[in-house]
Amino acid sequence: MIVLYTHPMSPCSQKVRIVLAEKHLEWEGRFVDLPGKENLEPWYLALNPLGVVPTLVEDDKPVIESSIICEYLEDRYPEPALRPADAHERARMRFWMKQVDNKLHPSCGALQWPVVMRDKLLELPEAERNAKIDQVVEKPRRERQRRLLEMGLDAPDVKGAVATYHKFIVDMEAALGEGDWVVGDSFTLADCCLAPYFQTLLQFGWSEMYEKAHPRVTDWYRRVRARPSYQSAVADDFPDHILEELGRKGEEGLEKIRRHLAAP
Ligand SMILES: N[C@@H](CCC(=O)N[C@@H](CS)C(=O)NCC(=O)O)C(=O)O
Repeated sequence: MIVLYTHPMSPCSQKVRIVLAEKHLEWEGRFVDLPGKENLEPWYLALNPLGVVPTLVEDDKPVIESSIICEYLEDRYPEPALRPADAHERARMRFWMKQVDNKLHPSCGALQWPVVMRDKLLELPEAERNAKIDQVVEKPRRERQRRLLEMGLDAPDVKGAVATYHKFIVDMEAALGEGDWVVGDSFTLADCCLAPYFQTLLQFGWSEMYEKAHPRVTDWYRRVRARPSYQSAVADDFPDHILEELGRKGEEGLEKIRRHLAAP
């Protein structure tokens, strides 16, 4: 049995869940309370020393890092294939995945964390919440969370995050001129890894970031959402009442996002 340690708002977990669904694999979910920082408890660090979700466990062995988990699933369950046969296309697919991990993911964190994670930590006494942030394993993430905790969407990270999102959207618009999916004509791991970052925009009512001027990206995301994998892996966790609540939270940030888009 495959076990996945996950959280519904985690894009990294969503990408693994899309791959699991595309491959029609059975799995059991274990919810990790990220706002409560359960991911930093010793039992979880023993599975994932970086203290982040997702972690996949199969045959009692953990596999960590979402893109590595996606490739692991592809190696272990090759059908239906989510990697192109052609070596150059595979390289392009991996370049997208690497860019997502290195750039889009931290940018999504800078936009999403202040909106959905910050409030719970702010409820704690100052010393306690600072102690929780001090435990975050990786230094760049720890320092980012400290700034976002203090300043929310006014943190300096937010401007760069909006610019990174914009650059991805522009690059995707160009790539999608060559086919229906970001790497040619077949749906690949690159699409699985990009899609969840658009859920973040959708749920906060920030879709104008791509809808206004990027028709191919808009159509691509419509095609992604029409896939049963996206429905079960992502959309089902966002029923109307949750979307309404997230939309309300996102509304407060929309003006700040617009300002950064207008003055990059
Ligand atoms: N490079 C990691 C990043 C994982 C990651 O950042 N996970 C987030 C949720 S999407 C997390 O667990 N955050 C917990 C925290 O920051 O305390 C991966 O791709 O798996």
